[in-house]
Amino acid sequence: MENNKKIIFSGMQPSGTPTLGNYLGALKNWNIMQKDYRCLFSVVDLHALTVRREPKELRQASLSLMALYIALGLDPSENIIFYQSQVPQHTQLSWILNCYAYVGELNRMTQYKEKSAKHSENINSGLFTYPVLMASDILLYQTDCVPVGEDQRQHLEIARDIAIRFNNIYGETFKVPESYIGKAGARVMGLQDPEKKMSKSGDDAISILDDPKVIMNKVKRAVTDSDARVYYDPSNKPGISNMLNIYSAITGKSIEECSEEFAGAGYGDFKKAVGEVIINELEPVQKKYNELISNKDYLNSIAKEGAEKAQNLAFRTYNKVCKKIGLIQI
Ligand code: ATP
Ligand code: LTN
Repeated sequence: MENNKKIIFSGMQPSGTPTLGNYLGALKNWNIMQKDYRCLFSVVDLHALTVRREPKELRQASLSLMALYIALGLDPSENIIFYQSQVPQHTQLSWILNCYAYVGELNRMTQYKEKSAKHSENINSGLFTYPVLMASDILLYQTDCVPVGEDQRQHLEIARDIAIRFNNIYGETFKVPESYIGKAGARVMGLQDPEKKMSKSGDDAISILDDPKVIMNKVKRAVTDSDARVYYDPSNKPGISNMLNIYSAITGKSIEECSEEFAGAGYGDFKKAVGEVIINELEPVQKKYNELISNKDYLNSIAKEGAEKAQNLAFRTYNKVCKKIGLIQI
C-alpha cells in the first residue's frame, strides 16, 4: 500500500444482524483503529455459505452489513470496504492454501466442532475448510494485524501457521499476521445463558438494531444470581460479570472501576445503567443506518470502489504465490 501505515484486515459474516458481541468484540475496535492503520473491512459473504441460507436473505443481510459498516463510522474514502465474493483471489488463494493446511489441524477447530454439531444435517466441506478461506482473506493483503473477538483466536493461529509453513518452503511470501483481541468485550456472553457466547445465529442476543425499549427489556430479563451484590466473578456470577464486561467495554472504564461504581447498587439499578449505556452507544449508529439502508445505489458504489481497490492489492500477492509454486503465468 502507498503509505507506511500498518495494514489491518477484518471481516464479518452476513449471517444475521450483528449483535452487541460483534460490536464490542470487533466493530467498535475497527472504528477506533481505522485512524492509525490502512484498513480493509470485508463483508465475508462466502463464509456465510457454509450454513444453508435463503438467497434473498443472504443478499439482504449482506447489504445491511455494508450499511452498518458505514453507519458505525468506517470511512469508505479512507478504508477499503468490500464484499469478499467480489474479489476472486480470495477463493483462488484458498484452493492453493488448502494444499498447505492439514486435516489434523482443521479437525481441532472448536468452531467447526460446534457448527457441525449444530448443523448435523449439513456438515459440508466448506465448514471444514472455513479457516483456510479466512487465512486467505488475511494473507492476501500482507496484513499486519487482525482485530477480532476471542472466539477467532484459533483461526488466527492457523492463518499464522499456514503463512509460516509456506514461507519456510518458498521463502518470504506472506506477512505473518498478529491478532488484536481487546481486553473488554472480547467475549460477550448470552444474557439468558451466560455460559454461551452471544451469537448472531442464536436467539439470546441484543442486536445492534434493536429498539431501545427492546434492549432495556432484554437487559432487565438477563439471568443473574441470588447473591444480590455486583462484583466480577465469572465462575460464580457469570451473568453479572458479563454485564460488567459489557459496561466496561462501552465506557472504557476498567472492570475494577466498574465494580467499584456499582459496589452498593442492587441488581435493578445496575441493569438499568447497563441498558442505558448500550442504548446511548447504539442510538447514533441506528439513526445513521436507517438513513443509509434505503440508499442502495450509494452502498453499491462504495462496494464497487472497494472491490476494485482490493483486487489490485490481492492480485499482487496472488501473483507472487503463483510464481513461487510454479504455476505458469502468461
Ligand atoms: P454466527 O453466529 O453466524 O457464527 P457470529 O455472531 O459468531 O456469527 P461472526 O461473523 O462469526 O459472528 O463474527 C464477527 C466478529 O465478531 C468476529 O471478530 C468475532 O470474533 C466477533 N464476535 C462474535 N461473537 C462475539 C461475542 N459474543 N463476543 C465478542 N466478539 C464476538
Ligand atoms: N471467521 C470470522 C470472519 C472472518 C474474518 C476473516 C475475520 C472471515 N474472514 C478475516 C477476520 C479476518 C468470524 O468472525 N467468524
